[in-house]
Amino acid sequence: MKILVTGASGLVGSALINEYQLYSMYNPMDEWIFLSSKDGNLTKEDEVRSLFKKHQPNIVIHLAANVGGLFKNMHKKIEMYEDNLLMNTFVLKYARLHKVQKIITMLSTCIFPDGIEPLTEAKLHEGPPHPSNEGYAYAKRMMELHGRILEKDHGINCIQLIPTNIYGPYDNFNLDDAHVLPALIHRCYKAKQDQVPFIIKGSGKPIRQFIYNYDLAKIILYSVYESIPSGRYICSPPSQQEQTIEQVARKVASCMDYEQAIQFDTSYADGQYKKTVEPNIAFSHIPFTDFDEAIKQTVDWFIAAYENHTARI
Ligand code: GFB
Repeated sequence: MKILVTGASGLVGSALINEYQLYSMYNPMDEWIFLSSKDGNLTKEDEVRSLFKKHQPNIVIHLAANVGGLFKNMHKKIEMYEDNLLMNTFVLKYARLHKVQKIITMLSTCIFPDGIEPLTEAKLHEGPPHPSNEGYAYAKRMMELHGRILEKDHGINCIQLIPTNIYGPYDNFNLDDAHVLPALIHRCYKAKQDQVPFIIKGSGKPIRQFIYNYDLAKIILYSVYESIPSGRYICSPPSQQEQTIEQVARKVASCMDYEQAIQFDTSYADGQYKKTVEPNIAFSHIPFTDFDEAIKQTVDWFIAAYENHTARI
């Protein structure tokens, strides 16, 4: 098989590169093609056309996306909408034209309707997403529709994964655009260095579920090598493992041995209060890494990468 991965240098793609040869069903005869933005701009149709012409894949794992945390989504809404809509449309169009057997896409629990409980795969379109990320959310919802049409009318096995907030090594740790966990890790590191209070944006009360990028990589590999029906699949630890932003900040501080004051700057938005989901049983056999252990691994990775100037900041 020829397996094409877009967004391979990102948070999930990098974990997949570290994991794919370790997977029990890995077949060394398969050809894995890992593409990053250096290989082509996926918002440009002619570049997508030539990538598919060159690589002729059988399976596409589409991880490329313009992603970011709450504040990037609020302040760069048009890029989040246009870039993701264009990338998703062109990649799924050329996957169709090249008659691939299987497509694996990455949605997110933030695209679900805001304020609905419990959130299940079937409720994806039952109301507007939270206004803070509507650009990103509707672009991803259109990919979900695109994938469903490819399933029903073009017989392509389309597996659409819906992870909760993803974190881990190789993330974007930029203080403004990053998701909450990498942003807190970077900010706590600097607060310790500069001997200043560790500032948390917002009230710290919102609640989130987090999935480690390495665990998600295992779910993707299972989806590549096992035959699972087309559909949407929530990927998350159970809801009992939900954390408040304050609890996450305190875990980061203890991993950094940061003992000074933690302060909350409520002039910043809290965004969506919660988006509670339960994991899809299709992947219940894949264990989740202990959250505290995974945060420690991510903090240690960040410190090493920061000090050798390879962290995305
Ligand atoms: O991961 P995050 O940025 O996005 O988390 P969402 C936001 C929550 O963390 C808010 C608080 O309640 C923020 O107030 N927070 C505290 C911070 N300090 C910080 C900080 O320094 N940076 C950030 N970013 N947040 C995202 C969607 O929603 O979920 C994306 O916007 C994406 O599109 C992602 O899908 C999975 O969880 O609110």
